[in-house]
Amino acid sequence: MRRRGRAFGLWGTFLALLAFTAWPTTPRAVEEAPPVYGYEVVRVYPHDPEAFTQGLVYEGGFLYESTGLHGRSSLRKVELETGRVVKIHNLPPEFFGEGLTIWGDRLIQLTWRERTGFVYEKETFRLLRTFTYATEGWGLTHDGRWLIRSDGTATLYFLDPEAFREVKRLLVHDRGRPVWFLNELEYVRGEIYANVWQTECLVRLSPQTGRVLGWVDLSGLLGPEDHARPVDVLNGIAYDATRDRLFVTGKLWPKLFEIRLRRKAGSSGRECSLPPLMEKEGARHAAHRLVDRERDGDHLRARF
Ligand SMILES: [Ca+2]
Repeated sequence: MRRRGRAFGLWGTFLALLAFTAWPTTPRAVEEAPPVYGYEVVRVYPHDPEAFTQGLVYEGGFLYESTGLHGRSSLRKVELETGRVVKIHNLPPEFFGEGLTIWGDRLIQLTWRERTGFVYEKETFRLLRTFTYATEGWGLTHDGRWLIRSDGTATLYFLDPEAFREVKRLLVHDRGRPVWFLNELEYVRGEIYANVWQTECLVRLSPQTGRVLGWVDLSGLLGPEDHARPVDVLNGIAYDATRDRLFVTGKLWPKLFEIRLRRKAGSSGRECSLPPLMEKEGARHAAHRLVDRERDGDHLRARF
């Protein structure tokens, strides 16, 4: 009996590990392709072209924005209509600002490799406390109960908003494949919207299952006139729940767009669809190589 009990224990541990990692091992060929959405522009607002946008949220006529790059990172309160920065807090130069969310009367801001979170009083930007986390900090949002953090992989991390302890993980997947490079996040009407880094695509995903519910193709937002200065990738989603308005922008973009999503009729999703299939370790290494090359603040700072 002892032997059997031990064997069951090991098997149970194995099953628990499988459940914890929740890695889809077999592509489900029967899963239908999720719908693909395009957009229409409702309004265009000015955006600071020197803001390397890494976190974006909306409340009461203002955007709250976290910007990145070492030596240029900040927390901002920005008037939507004018793009005017009405309050700013510059981070110490060793911190690279990342995801941002509003939790009650607080603002919570992540940093990239420093793995340090800052909690501020929303009204004054007074720093209340810091916390740490185990992987890189990319995007941040919340579902009303948990904070939800991305780290550039296909995994989202749910955190207790008071103690900042991890409570669960969610693997984001589409037809059996993990969706890598999840970046800025926004919780919108029961779904999570995520920028897919280095693309002009968002995914809409289920916070319960991690399954992709739709792809959003945002190509063509910027026109040729917007490339007079260097612009970086699409990043930054904010939602006005009161008036059901969706805002998007990008790193160093001169404009912020209010958009309305439109389902593409008969689209095969060529522009925004499945990412290439990557083995888990290969993807991890690929991610870090890309991060090293593209997100290093030094070469970007040289532009200014
Ligand atoms: Ca956001």
